[in-house]
Amino acid sequence: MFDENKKSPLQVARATYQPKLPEVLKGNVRIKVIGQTEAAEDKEAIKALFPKSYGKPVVELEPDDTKETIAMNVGVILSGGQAPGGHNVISGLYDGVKHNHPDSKLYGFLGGPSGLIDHKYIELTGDIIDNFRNMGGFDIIGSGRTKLEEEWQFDKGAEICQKLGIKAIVIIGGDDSNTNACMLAEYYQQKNIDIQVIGCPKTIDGDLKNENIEISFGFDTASKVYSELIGNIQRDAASARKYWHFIRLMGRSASHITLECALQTHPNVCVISEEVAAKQWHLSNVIDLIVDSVVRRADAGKNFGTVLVPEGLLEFVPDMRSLIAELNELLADNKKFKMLKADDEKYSYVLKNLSSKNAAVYETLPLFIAKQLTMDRDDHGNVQVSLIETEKMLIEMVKKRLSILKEEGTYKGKFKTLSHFFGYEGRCAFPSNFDADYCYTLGFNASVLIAEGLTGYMSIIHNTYYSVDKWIAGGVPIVSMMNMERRNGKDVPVIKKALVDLKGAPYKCLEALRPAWSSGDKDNFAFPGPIQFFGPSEVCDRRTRTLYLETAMRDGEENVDNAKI
Ligand code: FBP
Repeated sequence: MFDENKKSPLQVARATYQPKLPEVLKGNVRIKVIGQTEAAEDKEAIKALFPKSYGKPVVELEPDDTKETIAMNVGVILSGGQAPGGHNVISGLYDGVKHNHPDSKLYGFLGGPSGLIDHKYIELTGDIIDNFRNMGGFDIIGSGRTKLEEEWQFDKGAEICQKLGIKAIVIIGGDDSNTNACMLAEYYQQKNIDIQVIGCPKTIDGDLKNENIEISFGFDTASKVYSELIGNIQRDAASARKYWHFIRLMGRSASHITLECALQTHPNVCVISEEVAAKQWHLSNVIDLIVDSVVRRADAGKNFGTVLVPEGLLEFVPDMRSLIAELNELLADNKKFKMLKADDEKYSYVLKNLSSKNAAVYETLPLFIAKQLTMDRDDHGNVQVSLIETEKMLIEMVKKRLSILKEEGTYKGKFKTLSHFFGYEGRCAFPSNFDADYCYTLGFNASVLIAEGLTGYMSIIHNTYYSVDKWIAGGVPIVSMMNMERRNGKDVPVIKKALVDLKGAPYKCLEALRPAWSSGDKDNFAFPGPIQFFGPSEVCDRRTRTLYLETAMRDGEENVDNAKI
């Protein structure tokens, strides 16, 4: 009989994987101060907003076997989009608090930050945790995007923590969620409320990184899942020889995923939003880039190929950026717009209320894109770029350009297209060995930072490119990552996003390699295949190309070896 609760053989086998932990976390520890910090930018404004948190030091852990430990209750929240490894952060945290003292308890707030405000929680016991070790997803307690930024919310949080005897809250989230974690920590310090707050760097987008955070968790697994799919599509394209595949990849703002996937798969065209912004390209320049490859490959008899596009592209095209910024301000809390039902009414309202420069750009967009740009913002005031079909818009624009070239007689090929969006497919995959180990360590480390009495800190691990025995665990004040940005029509403190660095080794590597990929002479497609959990370490524990290149550059490797890409 069919048993709906039966686990797949991989689930069963994967559950037995014991994530690796750096040596220092296996015993008792103390903290060592490494260096003082300031804010990333807008130092005076940030200092004024976070007087209690500002200027604390970066810390590292070192062994201390004389340490006595006491029981502590901890609460945990999963916040924002899913990322592979979230369950391992929680299992590492659970094992960490129990290692600290067996009477410690871990509470999970349900459905994201709203669970803290609405007092919805469960106690996470060993049986519950064991069901989720090394599994993808955030379903152990669920996630959400509720903003945690108002005093009444902080007070509601304090109420439930005091009732449950919770010493600290761990917020597992991206830049916006950790910004909120920092605000919560500051508020509790200002009010002398004895509740600590610790963050863990999550996001498949890979844009929560800086000199102290080498990689956000989930990026490794998600980019490998997408790369497997892109590789499969490239094999199909090279076999059938009749389609150009336009593939949009997740990454709400930064293009790290697209860049990483390109380095893993070698597509014919790869658009990087940050490059588009730096070169002040219009959409027509992006079309030039694609058309150039389509024409050259058609000349070589190859009417097929792949184009990778980051989902955040439109926000980086200067005239689109200005349009989106004005739309954000216009639509923030705009009751009149929300009351309008018909698409044409909404379209005319927007056109009438935009500045003439932005209205002119808005009018040039295909209607489906114009509509998608006015859809509801997320709770942080961002356009929901995962819902904007940029790849379809590019296909339309490339088709138009090719038909002109055909009339002129400079293009004789066929252009049949398929569009894809890879995003949600990667967010809940079984975590790779790297993410399983990294997340478990981040969670375990968070329990140590709590025991050490820190608050407003992010759990961090250094040396992640190397094997786990070389990893260094520590913490960094979240406020040191902040700057002021305009959101929802207001200047607010937020963690500075790490965009693709055009002087960085990953982008430089792409720049060096991609001319060969776009030509028709030779197909350079690479086929990374699926993530492997069992087998040789060079296959199962391979790091992302981004981490390899950034680490090689940081550690002074003289010549980054492009052949390893
Ligand atoms: P986080 O920044 O919360 O990690 O989310 C990243 C992301 O997966 C983006 O890549 C994507 O644009 C967005 O979430 C989709 O949001 P939603 O889950 O609300 O559809």
